[in-house]
This record gives sequence, C-alpha cells and structure tokens, in this order.
Amino acid sequence: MQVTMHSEDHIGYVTVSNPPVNAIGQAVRQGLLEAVRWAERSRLDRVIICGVGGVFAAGADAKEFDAPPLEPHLPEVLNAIDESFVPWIAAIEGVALGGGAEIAMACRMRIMAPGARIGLPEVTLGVIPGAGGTARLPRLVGLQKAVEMITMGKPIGAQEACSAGLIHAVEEDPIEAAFLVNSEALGCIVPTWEYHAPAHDPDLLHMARKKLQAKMAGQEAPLRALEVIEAGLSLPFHDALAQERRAFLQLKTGPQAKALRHIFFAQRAAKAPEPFKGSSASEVQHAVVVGGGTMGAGIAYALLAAGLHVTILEADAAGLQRAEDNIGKIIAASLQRGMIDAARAADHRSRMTLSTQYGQAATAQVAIEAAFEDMAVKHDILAKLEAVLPADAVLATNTSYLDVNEMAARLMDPSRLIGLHFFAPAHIMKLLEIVRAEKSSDRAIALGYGLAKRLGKVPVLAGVCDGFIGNRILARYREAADTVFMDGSTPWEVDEAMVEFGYAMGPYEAQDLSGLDIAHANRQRQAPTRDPNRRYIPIADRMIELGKLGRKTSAGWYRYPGGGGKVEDPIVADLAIEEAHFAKISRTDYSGQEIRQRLVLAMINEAADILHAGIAQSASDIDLVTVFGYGFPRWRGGLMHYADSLGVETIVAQLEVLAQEDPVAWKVSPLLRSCAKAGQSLAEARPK
Ligand code: T1G
Repeated sequence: MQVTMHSEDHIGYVTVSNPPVNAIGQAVRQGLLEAVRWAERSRLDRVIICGVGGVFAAGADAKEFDAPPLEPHLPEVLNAIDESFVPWIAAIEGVALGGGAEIAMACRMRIMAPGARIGLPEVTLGVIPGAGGTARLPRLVGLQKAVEMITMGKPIGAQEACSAGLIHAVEEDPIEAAFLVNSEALGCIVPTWEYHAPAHDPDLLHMARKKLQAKMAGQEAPLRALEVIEAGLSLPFHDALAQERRAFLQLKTGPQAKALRHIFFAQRAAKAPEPFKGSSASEVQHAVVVGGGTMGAGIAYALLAAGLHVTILEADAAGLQRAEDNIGKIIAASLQRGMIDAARAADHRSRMTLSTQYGQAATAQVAIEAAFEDMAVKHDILAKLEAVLPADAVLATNTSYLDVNEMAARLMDPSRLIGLHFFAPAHIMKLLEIVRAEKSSDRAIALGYGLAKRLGKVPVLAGVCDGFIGNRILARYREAADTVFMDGSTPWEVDEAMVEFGYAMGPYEAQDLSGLDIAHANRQRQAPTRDPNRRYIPIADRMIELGKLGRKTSAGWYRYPGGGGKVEDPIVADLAIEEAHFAKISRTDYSGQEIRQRLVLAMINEAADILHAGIAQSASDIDLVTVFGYGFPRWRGGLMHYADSLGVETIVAQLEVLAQEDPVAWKVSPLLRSCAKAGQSLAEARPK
C-alpha cells in the first residue's frame, strides 16, 4: 500500500509511503482518491496527510513521464481533496516538491517543520506544474511570488513560505500541530480553489518575461509557465487547470523535457556503478591535500565542508601562507553568500591543519595531490606520501592531463593510485572525474566514489588518456574554434554562435577566464608527439607572445579595460588575417549555424572516439561530464544525448563533408560509423 489511512477520534491520518522520496505514481494517486472517499464516508473532522521517511513528497513520479498518463490523474485527485467537505491538513517534513507541493496547496491548511522545503521545480525537468500549481499558488501567495517560484523552480524554506502566505504555521511537530488545530478555525478556512485569482499585472509579467528571456534563454518551460499563469488569472479555476494540463502534457513529451529527465536520472545513476558500491569512504575521517593553490584550497574546502579533518601540506612557509589565504578567501566568500554561518566557518577551521611535515599525513585514509602540473613534482610528492601514509590509504592525483599510469609506475604499490580530477572552483563545480589507471584497485576506485558522494559531486569514471574525458573534448572544441577563427571568423562571432546554442559563454571568453597559458603549456607538452600531418593553428601561440593571457592580464581574446566588461580587440582579429595570409588561406565568412555545426560535430566525433576507446564507459557519462563540467546546456541533455537527437547517420554524413576539407581533423570516429551501420544510438553504444 503506497497510501495508508487510519482514524482516531474522528481524525483521519493519511500517509504517503513510496520510499525513498514518496514520488507520486499511479498507486499513490489511486490511494489518495480512495482516502478522500474514505474520509467522507467516515464523516471525519479532518484528515492529516504526511509522508514516510521524513519526506512529504518529491513530486510526480518522473519515471512515468515517458508513458501515457495513467488514471486517476493528479489534478482530479487534488480537486477531490480541495473540494471535499472534510478539510485536509498537510503536515510537511523534508520536501514538498512539484506534485507534493500541489497536494499541499489543495489541502485546507499547511504546516511545515522548520527545516522543510516547498517548491515547484518542474521547469528544471522541462515541464510546468501539471496539477493545479499555476492556479493555486498565485491564489495563495500573490502573482509576483508565484511567478518567481514557478518560473525559476527554486524551493523555499518554511519561514519564507509562512511569510509568503503559502503555509499557515511552522511547527517542530507538524502532525501534532495539525491535530491541535481548532475545528472551528479550520472550518473557516476557504478551500484554495475558491480564492480569487490575483489581479492581472501587465508590467510585472512583462518584466518577468524579459528576465526569463535573458536568464533561461532557449528553455521553453519557464516562458510557457509564465503564459499559463497569466492566462489562468482571467479564467474560472477549472478552466485554468485545463489549460495548464494541456501545456504540461505537451511539454512533457517534448525534446527539452526528455533531455532534462535524461540528465536527472543519469546523474543519480552515476553515484556508484555496481562494482564500486558500498565503498569504505564513510570511514574516511582524515584527508590530506598536497598543495594549497587555487585547486588545492578548493579541494580542501570541499573536504572540510563534508565534515572531514583535512591536512594541507605545502613545501615551505610561503606556501603555507598562500594556502591559508586561499582557504580564508573561500570561507569569507561562503560566509558572505550566507552558505555557512560563523559557527560553521569556525568548525571548518577547527578541522584544518596546515603543515610542511609529511608526517602529519600518517593517519590519513586518502591523500590528494594538487600540486604544479609537472611530472617530476608529482613523482616526488607521491613518493613522500606513500612513505608515510598507512598502507591501505588511497593516493590520488588531481592532474588535468598528466599520465596517471606513469605516476603509478614509480610507486611500490601502484594499485592505490587513482586520479580525482576536480574542476575549478573545486568546492563548487559538481563534476569529479575518477581516473582509473591500469593498476588502480577496485577498492581505491570505490573509495573515490564514496568520497564523491560525501562531497556531493557527480562522479564519472575515466580511463587514462591526454585530458581524460572532459579536457580531451574541450581541446578538440577549442581546436575547431581556432580553425574557424583562422579560416574566417572572429572570437566574438564564435562565442556568439555558441551562446546562441545555449552555453553561458563561448570558448574564447571562457578561456580568458581560465587563462590562455594553461592550454599553451599543454600544446608545448604535446608538441614532441603531435601528428605532423595534423593542421596546427598558431594564433593562440601568438597571443602568448603578445602577453595576452586573458582576464589576469586585462587582455586575452578580448580586452578588459576595467569595470568587468569585455571589449572586442581588433588586434586579435587581425592576427587571424595575418596568419591566414602567411598560410595562403582564402578566408570564409562562416554563419553562426556553420560555426555551431563545426564546433559541436568536432566534440561529438572526439567523444565517440573516447567512448570507442573505453576512456568513458557510456554516452550518458559523457553527457554528465559535458553538462556538469563544461557548461553544455543541460536542457539539451548533454553532448551525446544531443547527438542522438541529430541522428548518428546525419552526423556521419556531415562529418564526411568536412573530412573532404581536412581528412585528418575530421576523420570520422569508427564508433559513429558502426552505430550508423547498425542503426544503433550512441546511448546504446558501449566501448569496444
Ligand atoms: N520521480 C521519480 N524518482 C525520483 C524523483 C521523482 N520526482 N525524485 C527523486 N527520485 C528518485 C531518484 O531518481 C533516486 O533514485 C531517489 O529518488 C533518491 O533521489 C505533477 C509534473 C527530492 C530533493 O523535480 O529534487 O511533480 O537513484 O538521489 O539527493 O506538477 O530527488 O535511488 O534509484 O535525488 O536526497 C517535480 C526531483 C517532479 C524533485 C531528494 N519534482 N527530486 O534528493 O535523493 S514533476 C522534482 C529531487 C511534478 C507535478 C509535476 C531530489 C530530492 P535512485 P536523490 P536526494
């Protein structure tokens, strides 16, 4: 039974029981409808509804969205609750999200526990509230708050919900409080559906539309939600519900909702693949981070925020000071943004040790080196760690590019070394590439997954190659961008094209942020082994010669004259014209669509090779890497989900056209050819 009910002294208790999050599937809807009829037959004074496991309900069961909706449909169930002569009280603990919040809003009264959260996050799944949320919420909290909550999809806490008029009270024990509610007082509360809709406010709606067009560019659901809310203001309640339902059902089967559901479930499925479940990471109490630079400090802070004791090792006093300053900046920023309070900041500091003595690592269960990207430095640090750490402690390197197999080869026990590739800022970015070297043990990898879970990261297993999964795709993306730039465009035309695709910023603005010197160092490292037949674009090297390293030198691909803005730099555009002249290239004026096609096809082709080689385990993993590490638009489902939406055969045909231009750079991945030949999607493909 996913809905249980019993009564005591004419009070009904209805409990939703579908662990772990009380998702509202068909059985729950059926049970709730039966509960309404039961309460009315029993002529109860009230019904108190709650959820098991400290959760009210996380919303409709998104696993049902790919199939036709099954009766009873949630709107009808909630209308039965709202219109019943037996008043329902929602006793909310944990979360009441989506359909869970809609159940609560159909109740006559809502009481939340202090730590509980309530919201309508449907737009994050590419849909809109589909069970009365767009009609009931404005009636309860007014137009402005309802528009903000529904179109941005962000849940709110109990106090905010109470202040907004969404709930009636915040109580430590909501069920007890619901039991104590005075019957007369309860009887005086108007059913939600009988509330008047707020007045139409054209200015407010216009401002909201402009904001969504800027902040949620390309996404259908937020703007559609705004339209439905607005239309509902001038419709009778049940007509408003009908138009909401039509919009919900139409969005639910659309490409953006499918893409967002794909990422939602892929992210959860990535937590720990079968061989690595049940890791020992819960036993990790003490972690060591070697290197207190930007990355090391971010990693150390992430570990502190997860409650671990952290020892940061540096080479000397100056390094220690730098580490202290970097950690201090992160703590200050977290305090300033209200992410932690002073007590939490003090607690973090109490568990942090800074030292130049490797002996301090003697009790650690894991050590992560985040030192300078130089193989000799890595060898030295890992050797010193191996000498002092307990034999069962795991060693990890945060290297972005260097060969983890080469690092392991120098260790007495290479099985204990893995890569833990964090992304800057390491305490914020969700992606964590867990790099499996040839000799990495399952136990070491499992600890990596366990650590990812404790840090709230999205873990993706990667094999060893230059750039693993994400940086290897990024390198190909930038190479394609530089080629388009060299052959006819400008950095700003390329960036504009990719922002139009859905990136928050294009590859050139992004590189100005991280610094052009990082990619330059990698090009120098790769030079001895570079394919002499592969076209090389020299523009980025010219930028280094000109001292244009990006924001940190106030000039990179753009100029940064101060004040935060960026300015197109004609000197940079001229570099391409000059280099093209030397190379006797007649330049082409690429359209935005041609730029997007080339850059996205380049990434898809590279990703297919990565999957073919087994560096990535699945297309879904590549989707997680591109979305959580590199800003690929989430509402497109990630790089490979998007590729499947284009169709592998189409991709192969387009690549073959480009291969006529440059057969080396555009060599079609064998995986794409085999999928096209077999009529297989990339989602179904597995490494050879
Ligand atoms: N449907 C189906 N499964 C769900 C689910 C959902 N809505 N939410 C979570 N799960 C599964 C999840 O896949 C995982 O499964 C397990 O529960 C634990 O989740 C009509 C149409 C509630 C904050 O968008 O935000 O209502 O991997 O790992 O970190 O208008 O889950 O264990 O097999 O995330 O503690 C709107 C989505 C739906 C909320 C808990 N609701 N969920 O986080 O656990 S649309 C949402 C969450 C809707 C109505 C519309 C989070 C959480 P497995 P978890 P968590």
